[in-house]
Amino acid sequence: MRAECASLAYGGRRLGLVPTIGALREGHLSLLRAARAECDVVTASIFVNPTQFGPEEDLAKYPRPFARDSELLRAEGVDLLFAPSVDEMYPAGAVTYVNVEGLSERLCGRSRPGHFRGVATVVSKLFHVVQPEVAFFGQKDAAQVAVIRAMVRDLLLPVEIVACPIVRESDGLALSSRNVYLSSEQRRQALALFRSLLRVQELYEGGERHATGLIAAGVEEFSREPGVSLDFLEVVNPDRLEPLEFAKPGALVAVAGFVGSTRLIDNVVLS
Ligand code: PAJ
Repeated sequence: MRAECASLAYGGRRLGLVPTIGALREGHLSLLRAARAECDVVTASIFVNPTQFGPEEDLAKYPRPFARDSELLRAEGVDLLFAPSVDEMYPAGAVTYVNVEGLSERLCGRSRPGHFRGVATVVSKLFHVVQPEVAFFGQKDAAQVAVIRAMVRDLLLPVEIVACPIVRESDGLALSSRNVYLSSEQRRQALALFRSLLRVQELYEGGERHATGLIAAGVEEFSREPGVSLDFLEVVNPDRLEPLEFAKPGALVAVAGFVGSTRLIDNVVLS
C-alpha cells in the first residue's frame, strides 16, 4: 500500500484518505465524494479496528459487507482500497499506542474508555502507511475530529484534516452503520436525539446563552421519549471539548443515547 500510494502521488499529485470501518452508507459516501472533488488520488481504508471497541461492545457483530463495500468504493471512483488484517495493523506483541490526553476522556471518551486511544492509534498507523496530504472525517463524530486534529498538531503530522457535514435521513436521523440494529419502533424512538438538539438550537436562537438552561431544555425534550436513555447532552468548546458555561457561535452541542442496547450519537454546531 505504501509503495502504491507513493507511486500514485508521485509528481505532487494530491492524495486523499478516507478511513472507515466499513458497512458503508451515504455518510461515508459523502466523504468519498469530497475527497474525489479535492484530490487527484483517492484512497479509502476499511478496517474494523479492535482497539477502539470496548469489551462489551459490538466488535464481533459489527457488519462486514466487504464485497458490497468494495463495489461502492469502485462506483465512487476510489483509486485504492486498503483493507489490512488485524495482524498486519497490530504485529504480534504490539505495545505502542497514541493517547490524546484529556480530549480522549471527554464526551464519547468518558462513556467508552479506551475508544479514542484506539482511534488515534489506528489513524496514526493509517497515516504512516498511506501518507496522505489530506484526510476526510465526518462531523457526525465531532469528538473524533477534535482528537485527530489534536494528534496531528501534537505529533507534527503533515496531514490536512477536513471535516464533512453530517448526512441525515429525511426526518433528521443522522446516518450511522449502527442504525441497522434498530427495529422500526426503535428507529422512530431514535429521533429523540435530533429533536433534543433542535430544541437546544431553537432556544439558543431565541437568545438563551446559559449552558445549564440549554441543556435542561434538551434533556427535557429527550425524556419525552421513554424508549431511549440519555448518555450525555453537553455544550462544549469544539476543539478542547470542555464544557462551556455560556453558549456562543461555534459551540458544539453533542448528544449520545441508548435505544435498546444500541448507542447512537449526534451533534449540532451553534451559529
Ligand atoms: P466509521 O464509523 O466507518 O466512519 C468513517 C467516517 O464516516 C467517519 O469519519 C465518520 O464520522 C463518517 N460518517 C459516518 N456517518 C456519517 C454521517 N451520517 N455523516 C457524515 N459523516 C459520517 O469513524 C470511524 O469509522 C473510525 O473511528 C475510524 C476513523 C475509521 C478509525 O477506525
